[in-house]
Amino acid sequence: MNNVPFAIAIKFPEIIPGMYDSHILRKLSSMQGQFLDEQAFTQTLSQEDLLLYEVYNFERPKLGGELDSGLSILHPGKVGQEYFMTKGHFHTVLETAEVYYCLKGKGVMVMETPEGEWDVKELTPGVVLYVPPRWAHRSVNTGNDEDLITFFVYPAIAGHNYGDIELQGFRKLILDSGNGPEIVDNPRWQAPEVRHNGS
Ligand code: S6P
Ligand code: ZN
Repeated sequence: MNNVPFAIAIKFPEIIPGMYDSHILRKLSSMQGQFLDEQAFTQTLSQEDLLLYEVYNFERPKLGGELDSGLSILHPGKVGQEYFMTKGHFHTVLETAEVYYCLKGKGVMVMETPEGEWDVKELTPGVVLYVPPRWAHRSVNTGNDEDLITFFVYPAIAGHNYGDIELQGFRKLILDSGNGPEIVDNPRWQAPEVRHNGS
């Protein structure tokens, strides 16, 4: 990979960058066990394996000092009452942060630490969100019919740990109350001390 500056235009309304290193497509079938309403998940999936989100990555060598970046496009929709969301992850190198810049749409970032602290921050165009080291992160599209588009930057050495989130999901879920988004407890989530006691 050339160690020279590069510039990539992300222009509206096309959005899709003219150059990128990888394009990840995540469909409903890859989110087994993550949505609260399992019946709605099975029913929705039986109709169509919907495309939930796409990520265009600008990748750099996995070396200290390098930054990976990219564009996340999370489509609108719901499984039952729960909005479409990304899988969500901790960074494998836990002590690495990430910055998100919201370009379009409406949503939230759900975050939590391994110790069980949690936070939810709104994403609307122009918002810069700093995800500190140690905080797992998942974006959720709470818009009715618009993509949630964010640009992100993080250390190239960070890596993605999906497994810990897949075990029981995030502590908080974002559901449509019928009157807009609401934050609810995830019944599958157990506090670290309970989890580690093996109950
Ligand atoms: C990477 C960064 C984003 C996400 C993307 C999709 O550290 O947080 O590129 O990968 O938003 O989410 P996920 O949870 O499927 O990787
Ligand atoms: Zn990340």
